[in-house]
Formats: sequence, C-alpha cells, structure tokens
Amino acid sequence: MKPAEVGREVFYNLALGICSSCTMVQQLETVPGNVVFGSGYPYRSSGSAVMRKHFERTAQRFLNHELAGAGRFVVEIGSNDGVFLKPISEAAVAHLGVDPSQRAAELAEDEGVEVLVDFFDEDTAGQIRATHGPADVVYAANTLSHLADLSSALRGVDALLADRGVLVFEDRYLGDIVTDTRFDQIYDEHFSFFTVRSAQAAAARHGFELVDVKRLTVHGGSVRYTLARPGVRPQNINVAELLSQERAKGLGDPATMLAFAERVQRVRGRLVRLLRELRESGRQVVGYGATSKSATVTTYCGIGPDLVSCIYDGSPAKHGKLAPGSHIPVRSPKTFSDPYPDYALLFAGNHADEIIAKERAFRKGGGRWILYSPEVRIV
Ligand code: JHZ
Ligand code: SAH
Repeated sequence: MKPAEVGREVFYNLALGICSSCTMVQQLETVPGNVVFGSGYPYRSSGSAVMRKHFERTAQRFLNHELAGAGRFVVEIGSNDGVFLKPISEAAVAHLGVDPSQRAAELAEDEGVEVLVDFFDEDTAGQIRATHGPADVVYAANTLSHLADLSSALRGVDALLADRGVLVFEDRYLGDIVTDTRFDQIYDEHFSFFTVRSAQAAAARHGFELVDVKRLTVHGGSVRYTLARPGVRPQNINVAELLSQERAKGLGDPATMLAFAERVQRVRGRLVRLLRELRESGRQVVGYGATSKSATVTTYCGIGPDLVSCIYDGSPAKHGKLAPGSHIPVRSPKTFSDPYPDYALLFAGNHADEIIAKERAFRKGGGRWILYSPEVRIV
C-alpha cells in the first residue's frame, strides 16, 4: 500500500472452515475478486527463476502430449505475465490467457501471448467457446484456489472443454500446509485449500472425474490435478495412493485442523519471543519477501516496524510502499547489503533455496536467516 493510504485499509476476517461432507477447507468470509485483482495487482509469476523453469517445463510437456497435433487450443485461467503461455505461443499453438489483472496481461501481450482481460467464470467461458471453439486443455496454476465461486469456474470449464479435453490445475496442497505448519499460505487471496479428496468431490459435482494427481515441490508443496469427462481417460493409480495417504493422516478430519491450529499458535509464540529477544539485545532484524504470506504472519503475530525494520523485495512495484497492516516499509534488495542486518526473517519460505542462494554473501558475512515453518529456527 502507498504511505498515503495508511488509515484507509480494509480488513477482512481470516478464518477457515471444513465441509462436513466433502472435507473441502475454505475461507468463511469472501474477499471480492475485484477488490484484490485488477490493473494494480502486483504479483508477477516470472519473479522467480524456479517458477519460470517450472512453467516452461510444464508448457513443454503439454506441447509434447496434449497439444501435439494440428488445431489444438489451450486456455489458461490466471495467465498473469504469460510465463506459461509464452512457449506455447512461440510454438504457434492456439491459446488464450484469461486474467483480470491488466498490467500483468500487458506484459504477457508484450511476449506475444493472447489475453482476455477478464475474470474467468461461466459467462466468459461461454463467450470463449463461441469465439474460439472447444479447448483441448484448460490449465490453471495457483488460481482455482483464489476463486470464491469455484462452481461457476467449473461450469465454465464444462462449457469450454472438448469432449476428450482435460482440465489441469495445480495449487498449494493442504497436506503439505498441515504437515509443515505453513500457516502463511492462509491469506485473503487463498479461498480454497485442496486435497485429493476435496478436489475429487468438486470434480464429481460438476460431472468430471479426477484422473491423475502429481505432487509438486513448488510453493512449498503443491499438487497437480487432472480432470476429464467420465470414462474418457483411465484413472492413474496415483489418485488412489494419495487418497489413502490422506486417510491415514486424517486430513479430512476436523481434529487434524485443530491440532494444526495449536501448532500455529505455538509458532506464533516462539517467533514473537525470538524477535523481542533480538530487539532487546540490539540486533537488527529485517524481513525478506513482501509476500501476501507476510501479511498473515505480521497481522497474526502483531509484528510491526519495531520488530522488523523493513522488508526487502525484488518486485519494483512494491518499492517505496508499506506492507499492508504492519506498515513495514518495503525496499529494493539492492540495498540489503547496505549494511547487512544481523537477521533476516524470510517471508517467502516457498522460495527459500532460491533466495538464500541469491543472497549467499549475507550469510558469509555472518548474517542469519529466520524461518518459521515448520518450526521457528535460525539458519
Ligand atoms: P511468492 C503470490 O504469493 C500471490 P506471495 C498468489 N496468491 C499466489 O498464490 C502465489 O504468488 C503464486 C519476492 N521475491 O510467490 C517477489 C524476491 O524478492 O511467495 C515477490 O514479491 N526475491 C498469486 O505474494 C514475492 O517474493 C526472489 O528471489 O506470497 C513472491 O513470492 C523471489 C523468488 C521472490 O508471493
Ligand atoms: N498462474 C500464475 C499466476 C497466479 S496469481 C502463477 O501460478 O504464477 C493468480 C492470478 O489469477 C492473478 O494473475 C489474478 O489476476 C488471476 N485471477 C484472479 N481471479 C481470476 C479469475 N476469476 N479468472 C482468471 N484469472 C483470475
């Protein structure tokens, strides 16, 4: 947020519920999509080298399989800056990104990607079908979890998908969030937290079958789900295997979520204690990664500029701004070494390897990282 906006922030209640029938975990309060996403939405998928590689590989796999052959068409929901569709456009395969964030869409268009600047839902899907024909692949990464009206999106996919087409979506995996106490993945943008069981139930409600699942390491643990029309594709054994792991872990059980909540409270206590001790002993602590995740941590733990003096972040759009809620100033990593702080609290644990490698001089000079998932620790 801009410094001038202090005092005009809007807060939403951040609380999750679990469905007693299909075990889907979702937020209890909805933040309207048009409040969060729009021309000024700052997230850029290409900001991480690991994610760039991930999307290039994923696009290549589609080009080798589902999109091989003449006349194929792919739609991406939440195409952001076009990192996934660029190789597909370069291979001259028909494609359309759908994303309401105008500035991100412009970056995609600069890379030769065709984008419809809009929210994907049942209506837009119908329009795309009418203008472009059926899609062989509908792909969505880190986006279906963001839609408060998942049903409208899935009805849209039903309207858009060719008879033998597939919906492939990947999102943070609730199993990893719970196991690794990654409570910072719970923030306003993330509405649904999928498991294989809840994704399968959502698929079935909309006339789809979950035919494959694959665990991914990106974003601290994700799953790629493949849905098809019933009977069109064989179901991979991975589905039954991951379902049985979920049952063994009690993932659909409210008691598992309550135990998770207790671990989160313990982490909060330890993190705040550590930050206060460091402040009292005169150490300088900064944050790294002005992520959406950081807003949950600072708000939930009551961390302000007194405990974390500033946050370094590589997105130019965030420089000179304040982190929402905590009002901690955001600065360019170019000034991180100027001079290095004693400790840096990593608010982007999902990119830990990439960031710690990039900033290796910080540790060489005696600096230490503070991580908080699954436990508070100094490395
Ligand atoms: P990241 C966003 O999560 C929001 P966020 C969204 N809801 C989502 O689901 C995921 O992305 C996909 C900085 N950074 O992805 C840049 C560096 O400074 O965890 C970004 O501000 N240096 C759509 O907001 C932020 O971290 C680096 O080397 O929690 C992005 O991190 C890297 C890799 C990132 O963001
Ligand atoms: N797929 C990218 C971007 C994820 S960020 C990646 O994984 O990195 C989520 C994106 O979804 C944002 O660009 C946002 O503008 C977009 N989005 C939000 N609601 C949407 C909707 N209803 N339809 C299409 N895109 C949407």
